[in-house]
Amino acid sequence: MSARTATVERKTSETQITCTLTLDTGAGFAPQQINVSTGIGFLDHMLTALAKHGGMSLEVKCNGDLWIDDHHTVEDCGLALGEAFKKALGERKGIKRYGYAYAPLDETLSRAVLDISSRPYFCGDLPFTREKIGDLSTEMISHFFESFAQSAGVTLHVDCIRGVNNHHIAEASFKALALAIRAAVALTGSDDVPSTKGVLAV
Ligand SMILES: [Mn+2]
Repeated sequence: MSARTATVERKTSETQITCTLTLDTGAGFAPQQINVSTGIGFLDHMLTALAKHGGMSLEVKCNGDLWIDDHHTVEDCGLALGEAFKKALGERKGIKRYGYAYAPLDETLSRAVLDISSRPYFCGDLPFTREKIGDLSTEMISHFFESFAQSAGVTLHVDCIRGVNNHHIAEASFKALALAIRAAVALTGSDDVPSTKGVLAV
């Protein structure tokens, strides 16, 4: 089987993004490669962690209007990543579909629950106490998850159950999502679409 992969180009007057996502790496597939450059250092750190712990290869290059603020860049990177995820999954046959994971980072514990459902929805609670982490606005982190869920066509819940350090809250949440993705995209070995409707891709 060839690796599930997709490239998305997204160009607007606000951002120009190229995103290549590969769900299958290592053990029979090409080794994992991660190269993320969004212009926002902390977002690069989060997307790198997402790919790394999700067992995915990821290349993101974004030129965004950061002279305005970080909003368009973060939102559009979430949309592009979600679109690449959706495209890479194709017909959503033979996947586990559901995935959930907990990720601790010192005092912080986050949980992500994912349903590759074609029902785009995001819900979550991330108790940030700072406005920014590096150059990333903390309010944009849940907005990133929301944008990803919308364009990927997935239902996603990400909650920080306990946490004090804002860098830890963000990082544990992205790592929990990474592990949940890894579980949900795992192949069952059957050709079945895991839905009583018989169809998951819309
Ligand atoms: Mn870190």
